Amino acid sequence: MTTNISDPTKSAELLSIVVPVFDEEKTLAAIVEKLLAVPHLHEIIIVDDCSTDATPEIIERLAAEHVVIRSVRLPQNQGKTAAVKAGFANTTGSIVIVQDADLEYDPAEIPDVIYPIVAGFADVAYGSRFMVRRAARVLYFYHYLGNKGLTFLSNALTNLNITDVETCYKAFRGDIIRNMNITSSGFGFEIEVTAKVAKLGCVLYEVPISYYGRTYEEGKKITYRDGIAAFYYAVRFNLFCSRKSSFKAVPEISNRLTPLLASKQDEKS
Ligand SMILES: Nc1nc2c(ncn2[C@@H]2O[C@H](COP(=O)(O)OP(=O)(O)O)[C@@H](O)[C@H]2O)c(=O)[nH]1
Ligand SMILES: [Mg+2]
Repeated sequence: MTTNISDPTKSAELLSIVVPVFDEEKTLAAIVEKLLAVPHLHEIIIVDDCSTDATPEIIERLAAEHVVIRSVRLPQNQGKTAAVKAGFANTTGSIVIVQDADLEYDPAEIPDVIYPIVAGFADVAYGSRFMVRRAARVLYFYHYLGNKGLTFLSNALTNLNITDVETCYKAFRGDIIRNMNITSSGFGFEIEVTAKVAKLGCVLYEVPISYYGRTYEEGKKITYRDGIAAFYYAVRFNLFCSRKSSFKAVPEISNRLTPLLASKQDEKS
């Protein structure tokens, strides 16, 4: 990997966290508090997708209290994909990860998720809820079926053996995600980005994570319509989209990646 990666020796510039938010007044402050404790944090970019509850005031307060927090507000509600896209454009870190604003994923596990990239053997790393690390809430069977079907179709088209394509924990080398053209809407990002990192030939790892899922009564927003759209996006972005059009400038991928942090042994010497 050679293009546009920030100086690997500067761990202070390591990790950018993008938080897409829509009406999450109940959980936003709690999730941000956990994110502030993540090692090697460089910045948190909170993207408010035109929330209608107290979310904007909470973001304003958090940004005033912590210099690492920056916020973007979209003029109208456009969906998670538009929010993460706006967030990515504002990042500068060597690694970029997405963190949903609910409490379904535990930021304490972010260091594990990004480890394959930090250590230099991956370009992209996903946290998988089907390789359970500590605990996974038992929830909707039809969501499970939808995710399995979608993961199956995405894998069949990318020839990558992923277990959880819809996971929120997706981490990328910064130059890869900043260079990607993202054109889907709604929740299409998960499928689109997977198709495009596959086209690029990225080295992708999965890491087990926990899942503290929430119900619709507790605020879950994704619907079966998003699931149907995702099947469409799998076909569109895998079969009708070229590698060249997937990126502003196609990032260079090398088989010999460089660790982004000095190992403990290097630090001692
Ligand atoms: N920006 C944006 N984010 C949304 C929207 N709907 C949901 N989200 C966010 O996307 C994340 C995931 O939403 P959720 O309903 O929990 O879906 P799931 O975790 O993928 O099943 C949460 O952080 C939501 O706040 C939306 O319309 N716009
Ligand atoms: Mg969620």
